Amino acid sequence: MASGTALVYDDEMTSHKLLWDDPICNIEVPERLSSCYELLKHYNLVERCVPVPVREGTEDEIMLVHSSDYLDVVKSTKKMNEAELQKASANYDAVYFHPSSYRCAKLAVGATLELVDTVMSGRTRNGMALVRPPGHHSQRNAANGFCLFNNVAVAAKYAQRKYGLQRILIADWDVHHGQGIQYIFDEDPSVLYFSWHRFEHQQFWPSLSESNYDAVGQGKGKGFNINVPWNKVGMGNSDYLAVFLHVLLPIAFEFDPELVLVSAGYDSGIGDPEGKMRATPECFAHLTHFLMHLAKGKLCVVLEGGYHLRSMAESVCMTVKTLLGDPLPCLSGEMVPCLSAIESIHNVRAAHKPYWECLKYEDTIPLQYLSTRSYQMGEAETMQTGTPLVNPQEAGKINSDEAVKTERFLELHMKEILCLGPPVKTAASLAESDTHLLPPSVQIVKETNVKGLKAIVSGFDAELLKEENNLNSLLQMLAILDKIMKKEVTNGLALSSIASRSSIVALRHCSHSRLQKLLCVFIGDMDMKIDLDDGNILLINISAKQPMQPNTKYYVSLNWKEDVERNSFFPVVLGFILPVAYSYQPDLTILVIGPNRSLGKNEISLLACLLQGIAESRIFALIQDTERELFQDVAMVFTGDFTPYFGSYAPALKENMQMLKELKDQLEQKWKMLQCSVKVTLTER
Ligand code: X5A
Ligand code: ZN
Repeated sequence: MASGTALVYDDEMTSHKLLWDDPICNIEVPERLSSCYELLKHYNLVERCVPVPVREGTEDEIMLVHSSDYLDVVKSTKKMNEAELQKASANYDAVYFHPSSYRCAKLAVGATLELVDTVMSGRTRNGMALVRPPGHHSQRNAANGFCLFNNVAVAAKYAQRKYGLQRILIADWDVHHGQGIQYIFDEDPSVLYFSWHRFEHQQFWPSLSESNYDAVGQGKGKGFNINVPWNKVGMGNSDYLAVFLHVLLPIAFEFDPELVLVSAGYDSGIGDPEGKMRATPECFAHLTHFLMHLAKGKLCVVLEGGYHLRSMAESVCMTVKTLLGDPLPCLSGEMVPCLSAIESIHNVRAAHKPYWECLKYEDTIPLQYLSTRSYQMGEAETMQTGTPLVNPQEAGKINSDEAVKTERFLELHMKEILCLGPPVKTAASLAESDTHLLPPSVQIVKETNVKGLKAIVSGFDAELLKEENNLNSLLQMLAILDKIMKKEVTNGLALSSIASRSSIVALRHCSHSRLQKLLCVFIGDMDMKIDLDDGNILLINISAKQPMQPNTKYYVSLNWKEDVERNSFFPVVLGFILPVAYSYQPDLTILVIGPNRSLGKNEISLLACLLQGIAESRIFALIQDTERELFQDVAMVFTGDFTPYFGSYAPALKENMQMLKELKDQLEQKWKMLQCSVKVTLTER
């Protein structure tokens, strides 16, 4: 299995710059690239990556996407004087040329292709290319929005040709719509293009009707273009998370790509003057983490926009740290998506319902009425405020005050969230004879001196504890939990012959510690009741048996019938478990695999992978000792040595989907990240 993270960078790409005054283009500066690289060095991330030299993309490679006429136009700019450059630039919307632009644009393409080669050949698992000029707005015959050649689109065509790929996902988290990529692959079902973008009912640049949610692709490509329009500024972590969980990821897992390319613009981050959104740097760690679980981890992240230097650099560092496998900081802020975001999500899901199995059971219709109404309201608002009554200099000052504020915020914020991962990632306990099941990097825990054990197990299963094996494995489990809580290790796992009973001891032990909130995901039949009223523990039980207790906010039972297809659980992980987990924001996750699991191995691996996104990646798995293979899989997942292939999504049993729907309805007011549709009541109409 491939390991390591590639970093493709060359400071020659800083030579492309604006030579004259242009209030639109003056934000696309060389420092964008150098400041990212400097901060990567500062965090010692450069030395942890595999350096990959850049090269020029060849003319043939560029012509995989662009016409030779257009190529000639860009080529011709290298010999131009300033007046000619300015004239050539004026032929396009929001573009500037410099004598070195052609060279840099070719390097940007080549850097992206080198990244694809490193990942596709297995020299590294994933990687990032820091490039300028960006690419996603450029089109077959046109430069646009600071973009000369469409780096990511060329990379997709190149990967198809060279490696015979059938399915590529392009996830575009830049705050602008990559209309260039959309046009290039509009009729192509082999490339799934996803973009969210500031839209404001088509008032925001590039103001195209085809940026809206109803542009789903054309001809054979219908369903393979996903647009999420943001109709308000100020979207933040929970809005981005909601779109990933409820739109991109379910469709992406169903699509089952062989390679994921990211058009990674950081103008969707906090402080950016273009985007005016609020996502903080760690949000990009989470977005990256999600995408790392598709395509067996083959993920190529390619820089697009990003105009607040500090915000972009911090977010790039978060992205690279995550690619390297470091624990994730908690996503900060209240996990509640805003109404406008939910409305957009609702509309995209409705528009894509005909094309994707995972959306089949939605009874969504696009919110024509609501959208139209808020569109008119939006229009009225802009009319009233009209053109801002400040002169450009004042406006500049306001912007820079804003930028300085963000700078100060980030200074503090990064100190708060940056957690150095412990030197050892994973600890485990199991019998001596079984240690060969584990990768060598796992720390085997044998200690059995645990403080306060008497209190935890007092009056509890005294019979079971008389057996020495049980007592020892219990003690070792508690020792691992202590290590996780003391941050000596990030995660851990243990086999137990009495997983269900042991899990109660684990929960008690942790809730007696200084940890505030515990999430327990229990797969299989639970043979005990627990009292969960105080909110310190949230228990989600997935079992084929009817629940013993009614559902409450903190006890959720998912009555999931075993499904012969065994790959139908993806929408539950993405659309239910993770939204609840992210809403709860636990300090530690305990995953129990008890007797009679009604989930398949793939489904449990997926859960183990994605639950690492919460609780600063602190997770403990307790596994019934009859499940050795699963134990091995989870160990590989936890050490990060291995990104499993989860198989492709199979439709779920109707009764399971029905149960899920009822559960979501029942809980979406309590766990707000569950919301993905707007209930249109009669009065609202
Ligand atoms: C790559 C990128 C933005 C162009 C904005 C023009 N382009 N107003 O972020
Ligand atoms: Zn952008």
